[in-house]
Amino acid sequence: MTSLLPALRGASGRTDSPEAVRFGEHVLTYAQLADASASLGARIAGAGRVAVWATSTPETVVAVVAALRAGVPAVPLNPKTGEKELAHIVADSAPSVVLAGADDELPSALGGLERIDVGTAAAAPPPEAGFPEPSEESPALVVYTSGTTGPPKGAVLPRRAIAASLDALEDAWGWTGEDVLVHALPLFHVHGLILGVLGPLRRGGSVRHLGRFSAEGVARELLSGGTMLFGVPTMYHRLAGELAGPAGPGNLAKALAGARLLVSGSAALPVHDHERIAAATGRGVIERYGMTETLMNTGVRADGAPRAGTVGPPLAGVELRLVEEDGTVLRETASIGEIQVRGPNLFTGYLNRPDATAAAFTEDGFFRTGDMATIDPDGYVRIVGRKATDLIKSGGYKIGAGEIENALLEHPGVREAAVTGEPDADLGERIVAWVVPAGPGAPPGERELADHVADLLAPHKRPRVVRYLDALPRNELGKIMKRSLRA
Ligand code: MCA
Ligand code: AMP
Repeated sequence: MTSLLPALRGASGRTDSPEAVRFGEHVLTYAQLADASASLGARIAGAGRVAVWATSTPETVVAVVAALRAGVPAVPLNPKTGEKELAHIVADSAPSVVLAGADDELPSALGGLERIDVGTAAAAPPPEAGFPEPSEESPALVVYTSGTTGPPKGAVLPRRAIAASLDALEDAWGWTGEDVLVHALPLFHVHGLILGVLGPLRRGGSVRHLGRFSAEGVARELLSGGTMLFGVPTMYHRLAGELAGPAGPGNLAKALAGARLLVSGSAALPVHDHERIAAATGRGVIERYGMTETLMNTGVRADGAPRAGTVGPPLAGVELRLVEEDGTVLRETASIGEIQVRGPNLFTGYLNRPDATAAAFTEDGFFRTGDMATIDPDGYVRIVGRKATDLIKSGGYKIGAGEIENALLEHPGVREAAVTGEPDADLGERIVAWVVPAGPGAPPGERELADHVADLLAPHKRPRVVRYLDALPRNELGKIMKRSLRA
């Protein structure tokens, strides 16, 4: 197979090497990244799987690139993951080593693992012969993603899927080594890590990570050479608010207007935010649609017209169809159906979950996305909803209601719990917990329950609102009627 990251080949030792990644003041050139990742790669070669403590730092980039070069599957970990979720991920993915920055404090759930501190300078000489390129189907990353029930599942992403998806985006967006990508996405999910870091590295271009999202950071980087911005709708919503705020459009409008591409993904960008940004900058935000399991499926092309409410046509190599409840493929795509996709961009399966993997695919190899859509006459896909009401998208993170309910039930003050998502202008959806307190005493407060969930799972999974009830509404079979909770 051709190299996944060709720009690293031959970069080692060069003094005229271009910038690869920048986190604030910390810059790594291709030569530095090649050397640091080669020396770490030599240390981890042959390991079964490595966990990466995926802070938003150059160390995370070095760790992931080292694993990719050594052909060792990497499991990126959210450094804010709570104890229960982390214990699950470690037990499920069974890494032999954890890669972390020298200053990172690791939680006890990782205590049993060998730790290697990641440096951004080469510590040991890289292997003379370089690294042999692993096969296309070999696993590159295992990314954990929530389902409706139970703990998150590890999506096994082969090298072939990463290469195919990034090359389809190259085709759609004219993405080149000249591009300088700006973003502030976390590096433990597909959006920030695969699109946001491996994307620029595969093209031989560069990425500037803001560390933490801010409108000033976006404006600064786009006005000083950034050509593309990737973000989740919450970020664009905040930019739209800033443009309409008391300070007025100013520099931010100039920065956004001057970028080659503004791309939103991970959830739907509301029409109102599209319009506010277009009104202040005179240009549109384009959307692309993907999933952890499928990487990218559709995207508005750079030479196409952004259209609010649509995610563009299927990307090169992706077969996309709409299917009725009974499995019939829709011929009339103005009707709503479930999106199913097939192509080289798909994952190979869920780690240790052959049952879930089998259920996710149709007999003819299409992946059931669970997203409901129509297709406009010109081929633009319009996502109108989701099959599972128990999946919540908040701030671009996918969160299963079931995992939060289970966490809430572990609190001694909670007898019964149900979790729903409610529309939220900033987050898209906010997590709402409906709680029946245990016993007659004072019920646990909203803050206490939010902290409890944040400690067990992750801060982004915490309920933003808690509503107390005497009993949950149930049907004759005892099943909680979530629809009446929403009402
Ligand atoms: C708050 N915090 C807490 C608690 N409450 N920590 C512990 N216990 C608590 N009770 C902390 C948080 O960790 C965070 O820290 C800070 O307080 C603010 O938290 P929060 O309110 O959750 O953050 P926010 O300001 O609302 O964040 C908005 C955001 C974020 C920046 C847009 O949601 C985000 O980064 N979203 C990106 C999600 C993403 O990448 N999804 C891609 C999935 P601190 O500030 O230090 O962190 S991949 C995908 O979907 C597919 C493939 C696709 O199509 O892309
Ligand atoms: P995740 O499981 O976190 O990878 O999230 C994947 C889900 O995010 C998809 O199944 C969609 O529901 C949603 N999604 C991603 N991009 C978009 C988009 N541009 N518009 C609407 N929904 C999106």
